[in-house]
Amino acid sequence: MYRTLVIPLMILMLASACSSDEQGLKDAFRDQMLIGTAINRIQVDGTDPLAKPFIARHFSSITPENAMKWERIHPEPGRYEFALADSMVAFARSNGMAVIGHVLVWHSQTPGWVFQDSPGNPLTRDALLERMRDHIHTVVGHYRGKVLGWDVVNEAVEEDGSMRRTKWLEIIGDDYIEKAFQYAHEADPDAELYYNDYNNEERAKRAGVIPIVKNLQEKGIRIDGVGIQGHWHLDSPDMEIIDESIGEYAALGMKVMITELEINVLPTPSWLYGAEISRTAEYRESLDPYVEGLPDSVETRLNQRYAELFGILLKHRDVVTRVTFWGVHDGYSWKNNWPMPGRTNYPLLFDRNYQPKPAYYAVIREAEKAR
Ligand code: 9MR
Repeated sequence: MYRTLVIPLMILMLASACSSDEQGLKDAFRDQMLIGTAINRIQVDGTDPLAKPFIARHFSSITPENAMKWERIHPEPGRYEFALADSMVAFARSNGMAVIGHVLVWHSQTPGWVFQDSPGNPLTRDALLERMRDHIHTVVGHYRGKVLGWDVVNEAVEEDGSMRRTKWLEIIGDDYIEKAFQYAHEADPDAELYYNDYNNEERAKRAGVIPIVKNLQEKGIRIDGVGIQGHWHLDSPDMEIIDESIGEYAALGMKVMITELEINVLPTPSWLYGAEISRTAEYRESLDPYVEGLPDSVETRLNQRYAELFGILLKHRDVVTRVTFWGVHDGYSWKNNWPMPGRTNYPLLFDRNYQPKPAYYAVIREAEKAR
């Protein structure tokens, strides 16, 4: 049974997923923008043998989804763990894909010791700045010349546009963002540097991000772009606000990237929109209605939404330099487990068997129309 059915099936799947010479998603966008995906260990260590050729075929850029976060790459004082991220960078470079570094300064996934001295007292401003500098210089320095651009600071603004009360802000003060960008530039003068956030297409939050960009510019500190994460839904945000925000950031001279795109299709209370990962909800079967498959009516809405979105992104293709999907296929999306664990979501362009979904063709059609 195994030999007669499973092995030929695997060969068939490998053949259909493998040939990286075949045209893929990225080819439809060549000369227009990079098309990226987030990757994790399972896709590069051979656990999922289909992943690498598939990624190389369809994407022109990768972002390590977790491997470069502080808690992973610098888990203890003085101990850096580069092996996994190194293998991702090597994989990308051997396939001509750009690498995006994610992320240098964030309030989340940063170990508690970062903000304390060895007896456990809060660090002084100077000591924390020194620690931030050491981290940025070590990590950015390690990948110097190999990373196209870094998410230097992630999610520093609240929904109302005020600064998020993080330990970085509390201990260092407002200028922690300036310092982070300065250190990153010192460590790799050729790397692009980005500010990255979710919901920063919304007016109130955008009004908090714009002064950050202007302040860096006024002080002559390099910033190349603003990342709009794009953790979006079937019914939100309005396309007009995305359009408007790209225009607003571009008017500051920024490149704009959609850095973590997916479109959630599951019923989700709107207070759990965005990506505030400290907020979660318990599993409820009633909010997990498509375990057996996505109904055509919802699939159609997803396709339309992707088509409209890419229509806008392509309209702005002179400033939108990259769109990165937050996961290779539906099975790998974090949206299966956030804000509720264990749901079955369908937010990306490829299904759990690496087959292109109708949304894939909808996006390709938009790219072809824009040529
Ligand atoms: O998708 C990531 C998930 O696998 C991690 O468990 C989580 C915590 O590190 O981070 C997720 O990615 C986040 C990204 O790094 C920053 N923006 C919000 C993303 C979704 O939470």
